[in-house]
Amino acid sequence: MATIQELIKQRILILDGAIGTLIQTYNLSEKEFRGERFKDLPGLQKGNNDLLCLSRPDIITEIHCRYLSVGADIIETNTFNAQRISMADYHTEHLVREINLTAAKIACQMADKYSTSDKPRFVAGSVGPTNKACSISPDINNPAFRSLTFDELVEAYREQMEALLEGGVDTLLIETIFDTLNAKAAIYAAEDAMKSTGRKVPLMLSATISDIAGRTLSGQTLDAFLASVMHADIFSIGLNCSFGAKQMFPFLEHLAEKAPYYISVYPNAGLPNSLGLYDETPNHMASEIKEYLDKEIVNIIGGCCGTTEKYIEKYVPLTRNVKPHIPVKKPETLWLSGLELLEQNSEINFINVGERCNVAGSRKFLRLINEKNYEEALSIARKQVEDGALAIDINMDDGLLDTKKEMVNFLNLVMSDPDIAKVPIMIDSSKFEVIEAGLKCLQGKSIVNSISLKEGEQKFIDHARKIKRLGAAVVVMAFDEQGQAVTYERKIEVCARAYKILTEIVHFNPYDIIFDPNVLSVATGMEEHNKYAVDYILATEWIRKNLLGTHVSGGVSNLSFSFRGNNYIREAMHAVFLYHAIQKGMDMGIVNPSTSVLYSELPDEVLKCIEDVILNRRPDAAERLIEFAEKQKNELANMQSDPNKKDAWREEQDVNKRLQYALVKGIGDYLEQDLAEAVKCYPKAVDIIEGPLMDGMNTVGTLFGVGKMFLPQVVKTARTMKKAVAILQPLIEADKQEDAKSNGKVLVATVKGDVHDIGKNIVAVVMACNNYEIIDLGVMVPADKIVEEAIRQKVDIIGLSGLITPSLEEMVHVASELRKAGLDIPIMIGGATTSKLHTALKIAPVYGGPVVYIKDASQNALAAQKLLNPKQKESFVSQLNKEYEELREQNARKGDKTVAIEEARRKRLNLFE
Ligand code: THG
Repeated sequence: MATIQELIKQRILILDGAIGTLIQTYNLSEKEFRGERFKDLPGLQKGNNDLLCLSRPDIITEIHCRYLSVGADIIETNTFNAQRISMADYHTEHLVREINLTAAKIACQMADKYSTSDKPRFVAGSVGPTNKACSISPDINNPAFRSLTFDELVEAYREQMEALLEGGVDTLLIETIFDTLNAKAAIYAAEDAMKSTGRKVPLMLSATISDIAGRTLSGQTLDAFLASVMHADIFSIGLNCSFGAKQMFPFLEHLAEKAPYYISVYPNAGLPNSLGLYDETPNHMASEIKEYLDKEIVNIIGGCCGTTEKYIEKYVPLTRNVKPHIPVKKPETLWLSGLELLEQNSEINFINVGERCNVAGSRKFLRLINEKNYEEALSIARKQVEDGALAIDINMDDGLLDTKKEMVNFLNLVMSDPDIAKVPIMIDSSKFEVIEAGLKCLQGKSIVNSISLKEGEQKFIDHARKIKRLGAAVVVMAFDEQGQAVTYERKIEVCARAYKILTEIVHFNPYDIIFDPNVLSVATGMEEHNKYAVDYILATEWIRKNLLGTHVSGGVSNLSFSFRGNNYIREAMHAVFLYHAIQKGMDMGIVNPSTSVLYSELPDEVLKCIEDVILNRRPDAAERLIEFAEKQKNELANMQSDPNKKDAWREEQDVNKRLQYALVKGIGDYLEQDLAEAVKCYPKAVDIIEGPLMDGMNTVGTLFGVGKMFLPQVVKTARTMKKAVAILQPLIEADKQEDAKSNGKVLVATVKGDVHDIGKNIVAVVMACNNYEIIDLGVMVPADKIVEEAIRQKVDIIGLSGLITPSLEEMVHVASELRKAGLDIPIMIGGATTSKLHTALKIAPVYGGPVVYIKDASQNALAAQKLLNPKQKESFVSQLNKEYEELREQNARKGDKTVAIEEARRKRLNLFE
């Protein structure tokens, strides 16, 4: 029978639809989810779909058959959440192995049953993203915090994948990728699992994009994502979930143009509407999928949230007489990424890597790290990117620092600052364990700086293999067992040997190899140093001609150490050196990106003096340059750019505008001084929050809405807001004491099933600033807890927050539980998927008290004030009810949607299903 690798060249393969959507149609109760065997498991099991592999294998079998019988070529195992990170929510970690093994066996049995020689069927082991992100902090106050490490995740995935492979799956499908670091861990685990089980199967990847600009939840563009995973042996790549087929089209088209793999797509049944339902019909979805086929950009098609066998059935006739997509060639360039792609090609022929975040290369950076002033240390990184650095080098090698800890901490901080994180990172350390720990923090395609043959071939090979598996490019220093290569002959000898080992033994991608033939100091007074620059440049030329695919880099500032104290001469030397080295093929360099000295603008005399040194044109060149530098010192110092020059935005006169800028950009550095100034312009400190700061937040909301900002940037602005509020807090407290006491008690909570709390936290801050006492119950809060606390603490208002679709139904549940407890405390509803329509249709009707839909955090205080003021409350609430009534009527007129709503409620669609 044909293998999947053979078939995919011949025709379009059909993947099944959502398993979860079909599970909903069985309307299983808590008891049915458990069955006899699991009747005593703690917590709730309803919703633990993967457990059904054990408690209701009959249903899972039937679902597979429903998809196979309409023509699916590939079915997925019912194991999307079956690893111990997600299973912990249900107290079912101990069942992970058994669930995966059983799931694989059930699916394989059914696939075998339906297989014929004309139409063999395959099983893809479904591996979801887990419920935690490796590169996003869940704690707004601590951006360096991570709730999950790379190693923990690898361990969890390995357990799952080994069982899937042992159970017989034909491929592994890592799907709904929302954080590339999670995906990299999954790829790493897949390689391990294939090795330990002795079953090498094709690896399929499918990402999900979460905003209209086409970025992943962790902020990467698709190109950047691709760069991050291209080290792996991938069979297919594609997109699933997120949007409907139509909205996904441009992103998939782009992926098909760039990714050298087979392409898959399995969208949702349209975009969720304001009620969180998917209302695209099978026919309509099929017509959209047809466009993918007509354009020949796909190989595998299927369905995600909201799709059933009725949808998949419609695909079958579409695939006849259609040409499958032919993957593009692998790129023959260096691909790096942070949140964005950096491809070295004819347009970008030189990558300047910022050198300033180096404890050995900057006294200031060392001091800041020693003082744990990470905010300012970060602003050094940010400044370099603003100054045009295309990547940044980070080095924490100092004898008195806990190098590994500092590296991990700083990289995590960098990742939470999108203005920095957009560029690739060069991890600079002489300790390999630091490099390894660093790579495990970064979702992008990074550069390791560096490895060498210093400690022999075996270590070199081991390190290179690890780097390859973690998906980074590598700087190879021209060092071997005999030491540093300083002459041209030694440089090329060492690099050639390293190249042979890397390409022939390690099979490292040559485009990912960057040689550093050692930039050493010239004009030191030692005669043998005079030809260091020339030898570097000649070696560069040789390497680029002979070691095909590779690149050449160097630490440029090393060159001019003997001119410390005379920055102009140093920068001029760098300019001249780069001018010549780049011509000979140097295509990367660690430099100070803020330099303003240009080769073309050097006065003739300076140029001649320096060129004599760099090109070693006369024996007394160094002496002459030293003499010249002495003579011109004062004069030249004036030509340097003023180091104290402020950022342009700091020159803005209006403090409100500066605050807004700082907020939108997420820059915390100047808040103290700007807020001190603003305080003088406003009667109360809280007015600053409601004025310029809230304006800034609204701008962020608008920019995010139109796709001009993406989530990590929004998180950063939220953090800045929080910092501003913290600075103002003492003043607000003082105002409050004058103002008399609290305006009321507000309970806030992100509802059960949802972990998103940025919105809720902002609401808490704004409300606190308006003199409300906040009781924050955190995230994933069950209804009974909300009821209990509301009663115990005698709160005046309850704020419910949620970002994902299932939270809508949970809010309805919370409201009805509150009612059951006899409460009519006003409820405020907020969060990304919530809407006025849903509030009017579904939440308000199940509650006795007012339920107010709040569009954004700037509205809460106003609504609260009206709700708690006896004079205003009545008219506010009756106006609200009138609006809701109108919405309900309008909606009823549109047709009998209630049936559809009930239907979908049963489906209980999940964003990450
Ligand atoms: N190759 C590779 N990596 C490297 C180097 C290299 N990493 C480190 C270094 N060399 C490149 N980075 C720097 C950073 C700063 C300086 C030089 C090289 C520098 N600093 C000022 C000085 O020492 O005078 C410090 C001034 C200050 O304290 O602000 O010149 O070659 N692969």
